[in-house]
Amino acid sequence: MAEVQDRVRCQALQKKIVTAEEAAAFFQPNMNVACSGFTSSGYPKSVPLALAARMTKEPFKINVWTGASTGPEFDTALAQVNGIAHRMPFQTSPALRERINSGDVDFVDIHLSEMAQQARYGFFGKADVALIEAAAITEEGNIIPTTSVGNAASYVQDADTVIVEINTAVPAEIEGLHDVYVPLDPPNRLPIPIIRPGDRIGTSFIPCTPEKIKYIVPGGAADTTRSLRPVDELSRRMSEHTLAFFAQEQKAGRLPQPLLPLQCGVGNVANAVVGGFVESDVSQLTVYTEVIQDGMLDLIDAGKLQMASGTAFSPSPEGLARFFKDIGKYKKHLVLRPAEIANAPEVIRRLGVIAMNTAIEADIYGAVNSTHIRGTQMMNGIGGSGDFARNAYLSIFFTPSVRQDGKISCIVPCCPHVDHPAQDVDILVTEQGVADLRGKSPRERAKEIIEHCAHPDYRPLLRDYFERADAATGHAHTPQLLDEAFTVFTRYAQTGTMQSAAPVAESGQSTRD
Ligand code: 0RQ
Repeated sequence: MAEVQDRVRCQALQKKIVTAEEAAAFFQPNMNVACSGFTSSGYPKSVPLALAARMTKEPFKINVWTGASTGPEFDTALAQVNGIAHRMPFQTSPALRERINSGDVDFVDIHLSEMAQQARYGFFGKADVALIEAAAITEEGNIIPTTSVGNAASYVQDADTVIVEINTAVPAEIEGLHDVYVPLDPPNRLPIPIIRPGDRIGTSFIPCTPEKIKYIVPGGAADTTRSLRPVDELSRRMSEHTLAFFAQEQKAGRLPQPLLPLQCGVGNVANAVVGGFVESDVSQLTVYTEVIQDGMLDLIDAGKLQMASGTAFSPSPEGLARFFKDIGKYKKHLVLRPAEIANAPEVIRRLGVIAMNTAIEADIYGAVNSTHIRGTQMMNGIGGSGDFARNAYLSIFFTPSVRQDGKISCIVPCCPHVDHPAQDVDILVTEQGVADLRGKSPRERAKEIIEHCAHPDYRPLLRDYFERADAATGHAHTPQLLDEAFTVFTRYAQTGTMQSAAPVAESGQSTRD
């Protein structure tokens, strides 16, 4: 308790320190609860756990807005008691995913750069309360964030009531890592004055007045982050292909040396690909990205990374412990910003960011599905991948050519759900090789992807599909065999009723069986 009191430097706020249960009693059904938290980092823990306990005795639901995903003490705890009605804009909790895919939770998948501004515009109604994890509160009542910034600054600005959880497991030295800048809204918005990835343009705290803060709750648990898989052979090969591609582009004068700022998406594959850079001869790297994973700490340690800008950490538990242990060293190379600045399309385009994201599957024309398994089941959400892919200097997508021991081809004839149209995908990389899609028509892209990225076991099937589609459509611009998919609509047009329609054939996932 003494440590919490030390971290609340505004004397007038000392009397607002309460238990998590007292703070949880404040929440009412259908409230819009706007929270800190981004990729299992910097999310409130004690209050959501106390709220979930209250909901087991007194069932009700709230609407939850965050920066991105949170840890098990939040999304999973509330999903287990069916306490979430509406959830935005990203999640990775298996329990919440189940609720989303069984219709218990209405999940809204939004480009992460847009969430804060759309909340400020009032598109989702007003935030009833902002629930924010903090490392400290300053003498003036301003909030020092912890391991993420996400949308916390906008939520504090917009909500009339703020509840702060002080997390004493986060070293107090984290202060100074953040750069908080909330843009004005149109028509008064100004250009974001970031010229280089490390530029600081805002404050080291989230501006707040003591009057807004209703409760302060002690918290002492570190983020529960997800373990990363050890780097496997497939990821190592994708990393090698990417490095060889960069070297080729530099030789051709299409990429400078040192490289343009990198963005790297979430997950095992993305982390492994960055890990491969450590052994390479690339140097003087800069990063303008959304999340900072273990691979980037490795690059700092190897002396290869000068500056990384993001909105959150997304490390493994070991990576988080490593960051906390040497926070002074890593702080010199890192800056955490609000998500709408880390992912700002205008800045990404101007800096010439090289975007690297992971696909669930890609089709032979280069469209990418990042979110929906079998076209219907939500995995995590589009996250920031669209913010970067659309605006990047070069947009690269990775996927293994096959998953589940080869039973599923990740190169498919037609994605059953598209997050990134072919126009937003320049380069596709699998462990098989690189498909360079720049300046190619759909029919040229199909040949490039099948021959360079598809698994050899699936190439004959995909070639056969392309040739049949090409012939059947009379060499159409984008040859597809859509007959099956359109059956249901044709019948509807003929009969005026859906009742006699046959089910739509399942598309998208090729299997060997
Ligand atoms: O399932 O977890 O049950 O084993 O998807 O797949 O291989 O662990 O790959 O961790 O890199 O995640 C696209 C989901 C990849 C991620 C995605 C199943 C697979 C496994 C995870 P299990 P891996 P990764 C900016 C960038 C969108 C957001 C984004 C993602 C699980 O990268 O969420 O890009 N991207 N943000 O078995 C059936 C397929 C499958 C499949 C994968 N074709 N069929 N299952 N899986 N492909 C950062 C932020 O936005 C925060």
